[in-house]
Amino acid sequence: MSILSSLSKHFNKDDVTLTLIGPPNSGKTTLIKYLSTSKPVEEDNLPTMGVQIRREAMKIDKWTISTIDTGGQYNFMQMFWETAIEQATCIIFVIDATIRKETDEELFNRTLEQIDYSFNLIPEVVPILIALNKQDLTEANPMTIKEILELFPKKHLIDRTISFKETSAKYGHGIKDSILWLLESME
Ligand SMILES: Nc1nc2c(ncn2[C@@H]2O[C@H](COP(=O)(O)OP(=O)(O)O)[C@@H](O)[C@H]2O)c(=O)[nH]1
Ligand SMILES: [Mg+2]
Repeated sequence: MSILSSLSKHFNKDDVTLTLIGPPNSGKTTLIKYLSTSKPVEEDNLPTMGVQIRREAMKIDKWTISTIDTGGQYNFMQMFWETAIEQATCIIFVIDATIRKETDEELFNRTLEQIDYSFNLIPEVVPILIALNKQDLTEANPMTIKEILELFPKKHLIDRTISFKETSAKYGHGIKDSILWLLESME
């Protein structure tokens, strides 16, 4: 039984559309794979190349899970998020927590830009979970919730249902809790 069906049966939710957004390489596809198998995702996915768009919408139990992957150009990618966000009943924004402001300032700032861009599109009633992913890469010193809260734009925390979780999409750490929080928030 998948995590989604084991948790969903305690809730009256038939029509959940979870949209996964976040920078390329943050772990969105890996998270979908973990949700469908509940097993560690060992194999590496094929990276999305160029400006190719790969729209993935899949059904897992009663859930529709969608994410739009685009390689390369950030602005181009953002255009396609709008549709995915419109359809969402809940959202996970996946961040690669090993990308730190001190060491990867440019990439870190791009993540913040994408948070800005997408939060302006997400209705206040839609719960958002920020997954601080890749926590298993301890040697890369992934950001903690406390650290991201210091850098996260305060304006996006007001009037929203939002939560931060430390996750590993690859091994499943924090994933069940994340789904549970989303289900409780949609009730
Ligand atoms: N160690 C580790 N690697 C991860 C994790 N999540 C994703 N990855 C790896 O990061 C790379 C990009 O992941 P992917 O899911 O394709 O990212 P996407 O572009 O957001 O869909 C792949 O090599 C994954 O195996 C994680 O939680 N831990
Ligand atoms: Mg992907």
